[in-house]
Amino acid sequence: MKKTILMALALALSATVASAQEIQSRMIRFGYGLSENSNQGRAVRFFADEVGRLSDGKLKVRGFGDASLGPDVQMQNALVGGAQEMMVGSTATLVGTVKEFALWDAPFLFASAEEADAVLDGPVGQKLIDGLEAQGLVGLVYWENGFRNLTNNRGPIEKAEDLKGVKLRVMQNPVYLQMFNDAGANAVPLPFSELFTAMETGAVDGQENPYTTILSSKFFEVQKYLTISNHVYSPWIMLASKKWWDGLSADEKKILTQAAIASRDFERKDTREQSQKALEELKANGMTVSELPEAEIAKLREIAAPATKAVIDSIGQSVWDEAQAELAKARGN
Ligand code: TK8
Repeated sequence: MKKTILMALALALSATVASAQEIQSRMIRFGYGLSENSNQGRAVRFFADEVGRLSDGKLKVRGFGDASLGPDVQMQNALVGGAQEMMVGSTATLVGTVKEFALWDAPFLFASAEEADAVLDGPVGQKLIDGLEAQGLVGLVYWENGFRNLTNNRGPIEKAEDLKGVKLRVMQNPVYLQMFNDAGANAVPLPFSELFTAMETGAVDGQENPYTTILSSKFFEVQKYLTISNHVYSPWIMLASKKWWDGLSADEKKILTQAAIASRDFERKDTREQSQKALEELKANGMTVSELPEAEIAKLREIAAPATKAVIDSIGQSVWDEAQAELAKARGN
């Protein structure tokens, strides 16, 4: 009898120890490109708090903003090598790793954030994420960067033609190079972390990003004109190092996945709430805002057709068709 109780005790004890061991004390370095005072920074803090809460403080996410661990591409490489655990950055800069990621930056692909959510969180979005594993990365969730708009210093861009001769910084992704060069601009690929200085020194005339980023990165200090073009909806993606991830317990993975999903919902809501306010603040900070009229958007779409064709060639017709079918479903067609 006594022996049985002891055995039961021992069993209970080992069960407690085992479950305690499912979550180890870990420091997770989480890098991102924007400032702490941005939608990215707020959502990284939300994720860190959520992970802390779900793990009783054992998993500690430490955010590193302002590209202090390096720009997007450099962080991706650090994740692959296992030198950094996590990051969030643009899907655009993943095209060198998994070419299908070119899908998201196809010009004028989405007409609304809701359409983007449906396709990103649907089977096509998941398929692209699945493709990352073979390259040493684990994709968790998509966040909203947002619809991209043009800023520059040369003069107001009020029609597609006004892009001619503008030295425009673009992300390191061929679709932007082709689209803006076809519009007559001089597109210069640069990491985001070098952009402010490039505009300040006049190395480039302008750039394109969502209102929230233009505000949080203080681009209004070095840019005069803003043009509402909404030419691309660009997502961010939360990534983990596969080398590191594979060493986590099932419980740890579950906590990180759950917190990632919660952070996605928080981030999208926050970004959408802040977007129009950011535009107003940019005006209040002296930016001259013009909106490309429908007819000029139509011209830009036409100019972007070969760039879109190049995206389809690179990702393959079947992925493109799948995305279009998902889109049609989201549009209720
Ligand atoms: C931040 C970038 C940024 C992107 C860009 O690291 O590079 O213009 O829009 O959000 O990923």
